[in-house]
Amino acid sequence: MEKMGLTGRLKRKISVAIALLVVVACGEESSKTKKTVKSVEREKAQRPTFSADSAYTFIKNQVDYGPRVPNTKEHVAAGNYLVRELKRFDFEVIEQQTQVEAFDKTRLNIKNIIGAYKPELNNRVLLFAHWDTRPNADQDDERKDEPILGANDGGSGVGVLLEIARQVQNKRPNVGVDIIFFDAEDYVGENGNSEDYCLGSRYWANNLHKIGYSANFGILLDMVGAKNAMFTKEYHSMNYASAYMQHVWNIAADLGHKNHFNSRMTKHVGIDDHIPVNEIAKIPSIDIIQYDPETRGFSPHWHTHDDNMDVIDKETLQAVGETVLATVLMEAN
Ligand code: AHN
Ligand code: ZN
Repeated sequence: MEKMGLTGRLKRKISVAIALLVVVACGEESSKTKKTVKSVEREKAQRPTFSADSAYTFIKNQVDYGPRVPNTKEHVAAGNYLVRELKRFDFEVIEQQTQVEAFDKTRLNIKNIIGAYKPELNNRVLLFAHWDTRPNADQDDERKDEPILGANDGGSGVGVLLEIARQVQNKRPNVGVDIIFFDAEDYVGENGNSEDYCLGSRYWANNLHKIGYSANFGILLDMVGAKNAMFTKEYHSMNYASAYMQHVWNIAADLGHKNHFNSRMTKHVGIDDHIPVNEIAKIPSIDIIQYDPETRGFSPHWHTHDDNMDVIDKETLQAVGETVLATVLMEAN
């Protein structure tokens, strides 16, 4: 079910616009009033401070642990690193640990990492990304059964969100922010089914870390670090949360990032962590995910051994980081 309602300041701005439209409809001087309507419809986003250098380092630090595949020591070590970083930025951290059954019946020891800024506020935004990496390179021609480093697929979303956490700590906006790093998104075999994906987010949506937890809306970052990455309007996001998607794309345009945030709608995501968040947790959520409508693929390095630090581009990190952080700051009272 799609929730169309927008929250906080955006909702108020729209009410003002509607009120003025009523004035236009009833009044005489429509042309003059119409001009006013346009100028109050939405506030232009301010460019926030966001360091792509810092986001890049957060990605490299993860990749330096090696592939982050559940049931490996590298996965445990990288998970502990992410917890330490969120705590360093004064986020209250809950480590949601459990076991889930994978496609091949393996019991996976997984950990969703949940960081909360101003947990006492009801006015909240949820940001999320998966932190595990794929156990195979099924799209590669070589070493298909070896795990990938996942600099972009896994590392990039987390890196951008850690930098957002650091900036939130600096700015101390009056809005609640939850950052969740979901586990076991990508623990899937070759040609896996959609049910095999997103085990961590599905577990969280069925076992919320706090009774009655909710947020105004959610934003998933998946594969947001590659050079010239294009983010199209992903079909499921449009289905569940089109108003929020438009809102975020407008903010990206305000900040000059239309080259990355493309207005085409594409149906290219089988499943991703925003699906359980929308369907089970009922929080309207969008997925910012790379897709190339020309090649009809996520990216050439997707699920290959080329998904390493060489594909990470700071200009893309800057565009995504500024856009998502500006969206968060606009929710502050
Ligand atoms: C598919 O829809 C096949 N993949 C999107 C989910 C994903 C995998 N994101 C990263 N890896
Ligand atoms: Zn993947």
